[in-house]
Amino acid sequence: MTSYEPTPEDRFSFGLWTVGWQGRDPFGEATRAPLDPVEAVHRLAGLGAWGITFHDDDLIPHGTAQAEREAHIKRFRQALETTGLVVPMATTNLFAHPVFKDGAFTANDRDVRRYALRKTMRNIDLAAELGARTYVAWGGREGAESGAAKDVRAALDRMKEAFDLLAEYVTGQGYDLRFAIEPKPNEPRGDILLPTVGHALAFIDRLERPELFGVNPEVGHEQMAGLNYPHGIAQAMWAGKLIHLDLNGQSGIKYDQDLRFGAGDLRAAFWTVDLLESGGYEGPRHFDFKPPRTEDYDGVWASAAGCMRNYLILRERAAAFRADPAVRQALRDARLDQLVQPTLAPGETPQRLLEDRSAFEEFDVDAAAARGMAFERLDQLAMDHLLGA
Ligand code: 3MF
Ligand code: MG
Ligand code: MG
Repeated sequence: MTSYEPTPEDRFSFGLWTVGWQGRDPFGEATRAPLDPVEAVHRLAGLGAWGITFHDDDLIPHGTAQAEREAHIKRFRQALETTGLVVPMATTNLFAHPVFKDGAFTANDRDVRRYALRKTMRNIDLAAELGARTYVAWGGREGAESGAAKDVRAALDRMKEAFDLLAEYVTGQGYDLRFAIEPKPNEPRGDILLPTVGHALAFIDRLERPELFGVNPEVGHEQMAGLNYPHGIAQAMWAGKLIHLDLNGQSGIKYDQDLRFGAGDLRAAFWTVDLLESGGYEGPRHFDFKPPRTEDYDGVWASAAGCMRNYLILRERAAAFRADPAVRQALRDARLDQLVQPTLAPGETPQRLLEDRSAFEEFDVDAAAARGMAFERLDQLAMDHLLGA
C-alpha cells in the first residue's frame, strides 16, 4: 500500500509566493492575512516538502533598510536550519513595482534596465549565499500591448545583454548557479517576449554562455496558449535544458489559473509525471500555484498538500502503466520500438538510400497506409491506469 506521504527524497519545493498569496486579484482585495516566511518554512517542512524558493521581495519587502534586511535573512536562515528545508532556487521580482510597468531588462527606459540588473545581482548574491543552484528569470513585464511601443528586435538585444552580463557576473563571483528562463505567452503584459519553451530555447542559443542557461517551463503557461506541456518539456529535455520546472494546473485557454498540480488537465499531468519519472529528470519538483482566494489558511495547506499527493498518486499510476505487460505489448503494436531505431542503416548515405528500391519503387504505399497504428488501445490502457480501473 502506498501512503502518498511526501518525503524530502521526492524533492518537492514551493515558492514562498504560492502559499503566501493573499488572494488579491484584478477584481478584489486580499482574502487572507500576510504569511510570515518563517511560518511557511515550518508548515511546508511539516507537510513533507524538501525546498522553498523565493523572489527577493517575498523575503525582504521592497524598500527595507539594510539592517532590517539582515534580520529578515537571519530569521529565514534559522528556520531553514531548524527544519532542514533547502533553497534550491531563487528569483527576482521584476514585475510588481510600478517602475517595471514597461518591463525590466527590456524596458524602454535605460535607467529602469540598469536598476533591474542591480536588483537582480543583489538577489543573486543572496541566492548563492543560501545555496541555490538555479536562478529563475521570468520576464512577466517584458512585452507590450501595442505594436509600435516595443521594437522587439532591439528588446531582444537588451534581453541578451542582460543575461550575458548576469552570466559574466555569476562566473566572476565563482557561483555554482545556472539560470532558468521561464516562458509565458501573456499576463500581465498583452504579449510577453519569449512566450513559449521553443522561443526560450532558441534565445538561449544566441547567448555568450549558453551552457549556463536552461528553461523553467510552467504547466499553465504552455496550456494558456493551447500547447502540449509534456511535449514542451520533452523538447527541453532533448536539448539538455530542463533544469527546473513550475508545476500547477490550468483548465484550457483562459486566464492564468495557477490551480494546484493535478487540477485542470489531469491527462497532461499524468503524462508530465510519466515523462519526468521515466525520462531521468533529476531537478526539483517545484510547485508554482495559487491556493484559491476562497480558502483560509487551512485550505492553503490542504491545497499545498494536494499538489504533492497528486504528484505521488500519478507517479504510482505512471509506474504501473509502464510495468504492465499489456502496455508493453501495446507499445510494440503501436511501433514505438521502431521509432527509436534510426531511419538510415549505419553508414547509409543519401546515394545508398536512392539505390534502395524497397524504400520507394517497390514500397507498397497503399498497404502501409492501410496499417492501423493501434494508438487507441494503448491510450485506453493509460486511461485505465490513470483512473485506477
Ligand atoms: C507567473 C509566474 C511567476 C514566476 C516567478 C519566477 C510569480 O505566472 O509563474 O510567479 O514563476 O516569478 O519563478
Ligand atoms: Mg505562472
Ligand atoms: Mg512560474
